[in-house]
Amino acid sequence: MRMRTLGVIGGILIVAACGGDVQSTTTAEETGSTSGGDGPILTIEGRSFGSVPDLAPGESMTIVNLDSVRHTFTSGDDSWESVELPGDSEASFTVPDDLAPGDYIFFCEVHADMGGRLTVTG
Ligand SMILES: [Cu+2]
Repeated sequence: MRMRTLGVIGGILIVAACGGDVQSTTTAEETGSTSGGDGPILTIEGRSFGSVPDLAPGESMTIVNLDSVRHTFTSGDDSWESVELPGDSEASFTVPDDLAPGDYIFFCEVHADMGGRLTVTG
């Protein structure tokens, strides 16, 4: 029992010690890197969106839902088609080619308090 607890803590410390972009490092380890994509990642965990990568029109990111419940990645003003994220899933999102640079609010249709801001670069 005691050994097991120590092992878990050690694993967390190792991940944190990788430094730099801790968030995507953690994501890659937890998902087993099944997507094969090398692009930016937006992680959802604990009913909360993680840090959002800046994207240019036409660029893609992978949205990884580490929760066991469904979430969505939905534009606040219908700037893109809502992305469905069932529990423990991931999906690709591509910024529409004709989306003007700027900041876009997004939210989760399932959880009213979940949301964030996507910056589309020029
Ligand atoms: Cu949600």
